[in-house]
Amino acid sequence: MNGNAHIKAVYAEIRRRNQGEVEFHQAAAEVLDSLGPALDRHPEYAGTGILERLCEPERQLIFRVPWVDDSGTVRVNRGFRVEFNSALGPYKGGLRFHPSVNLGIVKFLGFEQIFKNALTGMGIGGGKGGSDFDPKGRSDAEIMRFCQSFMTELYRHLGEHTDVPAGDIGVGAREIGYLFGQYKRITNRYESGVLTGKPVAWGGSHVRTEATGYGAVYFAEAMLATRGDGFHGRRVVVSGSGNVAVYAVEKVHALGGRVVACSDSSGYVVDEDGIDLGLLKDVKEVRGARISVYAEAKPSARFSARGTVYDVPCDVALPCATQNELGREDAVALVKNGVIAVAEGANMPCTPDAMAVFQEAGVLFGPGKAANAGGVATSALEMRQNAARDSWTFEETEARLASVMREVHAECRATAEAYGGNPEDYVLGANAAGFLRVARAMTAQGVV
Ligand code: NDP
Ligand code: 2IT
Repeated sequence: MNGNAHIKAVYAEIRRRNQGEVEFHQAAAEVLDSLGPALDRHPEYAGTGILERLCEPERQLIFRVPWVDDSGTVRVNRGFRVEFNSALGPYKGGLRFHPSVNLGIVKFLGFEQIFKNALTGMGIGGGKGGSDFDPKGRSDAEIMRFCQSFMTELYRHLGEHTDVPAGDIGVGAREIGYLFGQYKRITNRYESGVLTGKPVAWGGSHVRTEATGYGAVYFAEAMLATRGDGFHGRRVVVSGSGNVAVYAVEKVHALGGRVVACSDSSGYVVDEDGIDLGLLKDVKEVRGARISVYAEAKPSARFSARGTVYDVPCDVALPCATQNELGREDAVALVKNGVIAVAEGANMPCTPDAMAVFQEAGVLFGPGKAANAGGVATSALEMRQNAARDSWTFEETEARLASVMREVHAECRATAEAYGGNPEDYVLGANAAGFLRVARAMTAQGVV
């Protein structure tokens, strides 16, 4: 842990008070590590307990989620919502349904979300939630009953001015539909802005589905442009094959790049002809199959269950699956193979060791808080449309997303330069810029 004695003491207290929550410790360390220069430059934040208050969630909810499976067996999962910080607006952040979900993971995600949301400049606070429910292999009716039970507890904590969830791993438009239906039934209110990621047909925003993947590619494009480069003719590797990954592939291809590999939790596929997006969507979104099915259907592709997708040589890597999926060895392999840019579509996919390898090698590195902010930014655009009872076209919404990503990129660079001297230190830039916006609001609002 770098930084002054105050920062070190705050980090020690995080570890003492949140024992065993290793992902939360990791996310907090990364942010705190960046804040020395900002705190030195702004003595007005000393003595207001800013760091101590930022690192303690405003509210943490843990609840039982009982439901009945198709065979009549009662199942019990655990639900979470961590309402981390509301200085800039209502709590905002996704829900994750995955068997690995625990309080530490929800807290790391909620903590990241505070700074990410601040960077978008769109008046949203930070929160995150989810459950250790595993949707894999569950019928549609089981998913619906689970979502209804989850919302039967969570509804009392939500509201368009209070807390606005959306999707994340394992939660897409179908789940948002079931969650919204139950919220509406319990509250007797058609409160469109209480959830984002709704289908376009009943209150959703164009581009929300594509936004995180598109946004990560826009961010990488902006980084490349600073070196007079771009995606055209570049080999790209994307990890994952879910919502973020699929639309990252789509945008890379639209910009003239070629995605040669992608993955899921069972392994990865390499397709030197370039990933066929129609086939990928059919395999993952329609059939819900394993990624090996892609290789079975395409002669130019091969599947590997061993090694990682980062063994495939590329110019640009876009990790879009999950936390800590890209470790030191992966980073070393990428650098050896000549990678020039890495942008995190997922939340915290690179370990601290891997980030250090990229930074030492001079690789352009876009941290998730900045690079994947397009998803939540478009959620905020959905909230605006809901509040105005309006609906914008795909083109208009995408233009706004592109402009937010350009602004986030510029803000990270400018802050990195002002506080550390190196405009390419996007990690410092994202953390310090997000922090300063939240700290200003928290100070103005007093000790609450
Ligand atoms: P999806 O559920 O749509 O897809 C997740 C993908 O990641 C799947 O291919 C999945 O493979 C893979 N994956 C998940 N867990 C693991 C694991 N433990 N090991 C290996 N692979 C894994 O989720 P999203 O695409 O929405 O989310 C991906 C990442 O992006 C997450 O980190 C999320 O927090 C982040 N994010 C998402 C946003 C959004 O708007 N959806 C916004 C900003 C960030 P498999 O199917 O085999 O499990
Ligand atoms: O990690 C994220 O930013 C998300 N899962 C999206 C959150 C949102 O509210 O759209």
